[in-house]
Amino acid sequence: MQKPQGTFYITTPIYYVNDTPHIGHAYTSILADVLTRFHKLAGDETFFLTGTDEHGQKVQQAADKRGVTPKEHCDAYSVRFREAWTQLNVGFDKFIRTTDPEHIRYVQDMLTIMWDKGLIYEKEYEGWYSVGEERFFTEKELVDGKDPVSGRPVEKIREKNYFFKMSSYQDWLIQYIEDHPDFILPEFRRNEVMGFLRQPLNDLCISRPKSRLAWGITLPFDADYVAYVWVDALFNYRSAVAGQEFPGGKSVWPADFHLLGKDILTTHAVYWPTLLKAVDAPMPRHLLAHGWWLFDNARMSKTTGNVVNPLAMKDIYGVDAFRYFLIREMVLGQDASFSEAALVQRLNSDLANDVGNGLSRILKLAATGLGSRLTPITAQGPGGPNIFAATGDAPLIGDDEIHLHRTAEATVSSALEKVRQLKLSFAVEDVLQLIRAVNRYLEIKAPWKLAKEGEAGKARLNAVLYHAAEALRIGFTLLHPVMPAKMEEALAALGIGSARDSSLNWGAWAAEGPLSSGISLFPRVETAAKTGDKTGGDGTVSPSGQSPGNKGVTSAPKADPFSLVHLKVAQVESVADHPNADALYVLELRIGEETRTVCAGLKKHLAKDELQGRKVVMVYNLKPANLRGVESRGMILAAQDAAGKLWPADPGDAQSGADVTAEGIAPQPKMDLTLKEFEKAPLRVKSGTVWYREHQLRTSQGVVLAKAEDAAEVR
Ligand code: ME8
Repeated sequence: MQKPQGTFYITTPIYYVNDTPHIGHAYTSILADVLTRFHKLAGDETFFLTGTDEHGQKVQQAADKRGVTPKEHCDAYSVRFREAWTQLNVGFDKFIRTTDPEHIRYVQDMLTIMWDKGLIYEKEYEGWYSVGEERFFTEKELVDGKDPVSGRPVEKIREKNYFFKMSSYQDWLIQYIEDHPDFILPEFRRNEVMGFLRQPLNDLCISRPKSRLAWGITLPFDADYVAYVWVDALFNYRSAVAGQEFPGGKSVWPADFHLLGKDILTTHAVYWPTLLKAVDAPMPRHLLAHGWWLFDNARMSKTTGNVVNPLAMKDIYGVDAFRYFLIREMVLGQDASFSEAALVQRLNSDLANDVGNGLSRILKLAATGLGSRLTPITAQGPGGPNIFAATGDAPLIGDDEIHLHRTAEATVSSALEKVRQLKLSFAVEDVLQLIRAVNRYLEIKAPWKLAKEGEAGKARLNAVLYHAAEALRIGFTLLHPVMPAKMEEALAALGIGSARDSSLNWGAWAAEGPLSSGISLFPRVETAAKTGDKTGGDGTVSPSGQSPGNKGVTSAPKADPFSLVHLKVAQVESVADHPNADALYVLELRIGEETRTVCAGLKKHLAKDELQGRKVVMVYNLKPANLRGVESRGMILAAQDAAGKLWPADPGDAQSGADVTAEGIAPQPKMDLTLKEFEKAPLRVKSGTVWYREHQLRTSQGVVLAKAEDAAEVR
């Protein structure tokens, strides 16, 4: 959303063909794809470049190891990346290979320009060379005589090489970064680069003698040398689009975004701008450095052997659930942990419960009550809201409908704004909130009753389902960039031919086709296999041995019953009467950035305004339960005082979303905890605070209070 109705050119790093694609690579490519699709949604012309980095020592070594020529190796491995992206629905416009003849010629042209301008000189150089990092280090940079990056041994080498006068651009670069505060994102990465630039900048060695490394692009001014692989690689972003224009005539270069992992920030933030300056090219607009996917707290990489194969994840959980998880789980800029259990949790709660259920409820009700046909309801339209005016009945569009309509519109602007700020995980959460609001709306309206109330009931049923469907349609359209295949299916079920025809405006739905009579968009997955146990000999993770649905994955020693319980602090956002149960309230709880609907039997004990805004403690991982037609996701902890009045346990100053733990018990929360399992860890009051046996419950801010006498049960 950088330049609405404009153009958008985005790149990923080109990946080394010494590795097979793992989820780190998949993440950058999927992120680029999602951003591209959001820009398409906003009407921009887009161009998305990815590819493979095929020269240099690492690739030569990988080929040697397999006993094939470097080119044969590259041909075999490049295709793995290309095919992985196709399978993960990553819609790139061009896949560049640095062995493409056009790229080789382009790099030689750029080096000729620099040579002719006197920006490259030759020098006899002696230094410590690291094969792993493919670069020289100065004596001072070594740590314990070893390569400071990889810790591997270095060799002393003396040779003639070519150098680019990078140092002469130091002041210019500092000024440029200061003048363009959003050139390097996020901000703390810019500060890192500025810190680096406070040291004197060296000239850059841009050559390797063929006697040592022959696999590269021959220097146009000395046939005994090849170009340093990073100089070759960085120019891909321009060679791929040389002379190319968007429809309308605007040049594709400069790039709007170069996406990269934080491991390659210096090459992109220092080498690349100075090389561009040297050839008088315009600068890219933004470099966006994201964090690492960690597995068992270590960076996922071939060297550490802890890689997760994205295609195996796709095969087990489906491409869209996998894409959703990556985008939802990583806050841009920060590291994130990958685990299959977390993926399953997201799939079951966000996708199966919220997204999938919302849709299938509407379809089922429309099928039974309305023959799968919905008539759009507009304020003015025929059969509009006032057909009940004469009878004095409530109009078809009341406060709830207006509220849903407004929520949908607010979600469109907030989610798109967050995409613009690159806060994709938060944008996605906004849309999920809208979908949860639709589910709540359906619960409150209880449309299953309307189907039984004759013609007038039918008109009302139509109005309710139309509002719910229209809000969902907007939600699905917003989620389409993240889950293109599933959202296409979901929109088709609502009678919409293609996401391209679905605008973000309320009321845009013409409801032409009939609705589908039922669809299971995201079936629940019962268990997650333990990824770490599935690492094959080649360092990749094979598809889980367990097919989803198998029970009993772990064989860990018997855990304390409380360790399975996940308690969290939540804040009550709203309180409503349960439509079908006199003793229950339907509460909307905010837990950090998430909201959930929970039913609580507090109606006899507390007035709505006593609960509104209150902080409570909830059982966060309780299996969702349908309580008389309302799905309740969690349970509030409360204890009875001497007068028989129930009071929710009070977490004091803790923030909503904070964990509540029992002192001395390491949490190992179990997904979908049953009530029986929860009851195996009885909680009781002691001196006005809550305890599990001899373990006191606490948050990082303090203890949990309870208004009840000693030994009172808390549940
Ligand atoms: O560096 N978490 O290629 P590369 C998140 N050829 N992202 C990860 C990751 C992880 N654990 N591991 C890798 C190169 N990545 C050069 C780039 S560009 C002109 C040349 C992603 O195959 C991330 O985007 O080592 C990182 O920058 C990229 O893969 C590195 O891929």
